[in-house]
Amino acid sequence: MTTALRALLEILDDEGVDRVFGNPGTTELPFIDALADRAAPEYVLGVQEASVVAMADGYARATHRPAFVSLHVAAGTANGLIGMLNARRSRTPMVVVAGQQDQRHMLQDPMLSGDLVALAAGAAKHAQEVHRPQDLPVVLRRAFALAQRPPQGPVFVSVPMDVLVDQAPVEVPVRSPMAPAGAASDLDRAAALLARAQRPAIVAGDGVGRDGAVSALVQVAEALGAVTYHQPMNDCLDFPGGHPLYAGPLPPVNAAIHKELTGYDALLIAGCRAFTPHHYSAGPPVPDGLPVVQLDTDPAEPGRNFPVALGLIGPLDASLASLAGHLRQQVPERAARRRTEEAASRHATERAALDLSALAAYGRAPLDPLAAAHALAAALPDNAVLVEEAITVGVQLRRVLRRDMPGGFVHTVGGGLGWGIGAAVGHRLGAPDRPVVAVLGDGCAMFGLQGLWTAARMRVPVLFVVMANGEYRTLKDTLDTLDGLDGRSAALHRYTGLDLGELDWRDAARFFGIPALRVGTTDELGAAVSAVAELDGPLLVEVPLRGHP
Ligand SMILES: Cc1ncc(C[n+]2csc(CCOP(=O)(O)OP(=O)(O)O)c2C)c(N)n1
Ligand SMILES: [Mg+2]
Repeated sequence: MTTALRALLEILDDEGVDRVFGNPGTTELPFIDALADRAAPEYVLGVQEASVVAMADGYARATHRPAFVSLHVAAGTANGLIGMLNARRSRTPMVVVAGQQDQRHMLQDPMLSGDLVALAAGAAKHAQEVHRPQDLPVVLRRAFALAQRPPQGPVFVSVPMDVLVDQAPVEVPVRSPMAPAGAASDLDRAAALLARAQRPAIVAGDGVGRDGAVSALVQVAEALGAVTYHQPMNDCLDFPGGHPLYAGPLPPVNAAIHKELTGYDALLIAGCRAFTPHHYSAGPPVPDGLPVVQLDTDPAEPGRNFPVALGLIGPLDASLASLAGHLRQQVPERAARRRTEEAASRHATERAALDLSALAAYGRAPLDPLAAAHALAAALPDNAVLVEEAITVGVQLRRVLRRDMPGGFVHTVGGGLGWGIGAAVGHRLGAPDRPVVAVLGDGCAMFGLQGLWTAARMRVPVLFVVMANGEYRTLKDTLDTLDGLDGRSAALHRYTGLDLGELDWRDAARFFGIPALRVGTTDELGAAVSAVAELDGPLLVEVPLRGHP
């Protein structure tokens, strides 16, 4: 028997929580004060809750454990929502606890109180308020379990002040260990469907990278000789960028996916929300008559948006490894090798042409976006983690990156901006043996700027590269494609609300106590990136970038 507050601390220890990401108010004071007496968990302060939850997201991804977040009542929850929305889509496991006002005066509607569960429900996988101290340990245990079960995501718990400080005895249920799930069933049937194909393709989804199944998917791709794409806007490294079968990411538009997939005669989709488009286009993403085998850990996925020939439910790693074994027996090795060689030579030609055009654009600031992406990609150490929130430069980066080491690319399919700085800080805290380069659009960096405070105070060695075009370039580009919508020609668009103007990012960094430099050439950018492993604290690099024409 213990008290609610001590039960909370005991469960954090037991669930492996060694850091709490938070921003406190009165309702969290008993909790943070209790932390002060203990070696762990360490309290990591963020000065805006969007940054706090982004840090937790990066930390969970780096540690492969659920992260723990502590927010303050309605206001803190509201600021943290964007992080939860992103985490939900990226399937990042986290437990988010918010303090709630004392229930004894809730009827009076105390300041900052509110319906926290209603607020969080639209973003979290599950949201619940605890009303009795005895229920807190059970609800917390459930929250950690639920956050980790497919589909992983953020679970929200509101804890009123009177519950937290109650001295009534409570019991802490022990943790329930889970046996690992076995490989999907019917993999021989799946192999038979795929083995019949002359032109098979694969979509590598983020479940592959998240669940450590990259090498198993490589075995499948090689056994089949199948061209392999990343899912649209992939937020993990799900297939090695240097592999001869790698064909780059699918575009996030149904019509464009349809066009890309036309001509294949079997498709394996692994660990992917198929597909989450961005801009609307008419029609389905998958061509009529293309048989699809879809594997996911989440039973809701296969067949969700379009029919599949066979849906498979199971862990990615074990299922793909077993599928590769079946394929090796069913696909003639010669056929797989021939397809791999054809793809290799086609991809090598395309990559060489792309390298040439990027190199031709190398030069002085303001840098060409493709050249900047190329120079950065070429300079990244093999084991570095690239945290990408760079929008138009991100698109170029995805074309030129040749990342091979699993975990080397981190993004959020959530699309809620302001995540990158915090995610990079959290990632580095969680995996201190891998250098981290955060590539940020200047617009994105503005949304999450407060994350620099934590990087500075904790001296977290992250290289923040700000792609400074002074604008929301992607929105200007998109507006150009809307020509004719209101009878106005593209030439007459005025781009209202899409300019940031000239900003000196070195001043922004210095305000937080972070050293900064502005690069003048592609070579200087490459030099800064290649030295990332030597950092002993944060550094910000401003890259003046050519903008919208
Ligand atoms: C929180 C949030 N607000 C607004 C948007 C809409 N939005 C998408 S991209 C973008 C601009 C990004 O600008 P920047 O980071 O400078 O990248 P660039 O387009 O210049 O490459 C905006 C505002 C969003 N996705 N998330
Ligand atoms: Mg910009």
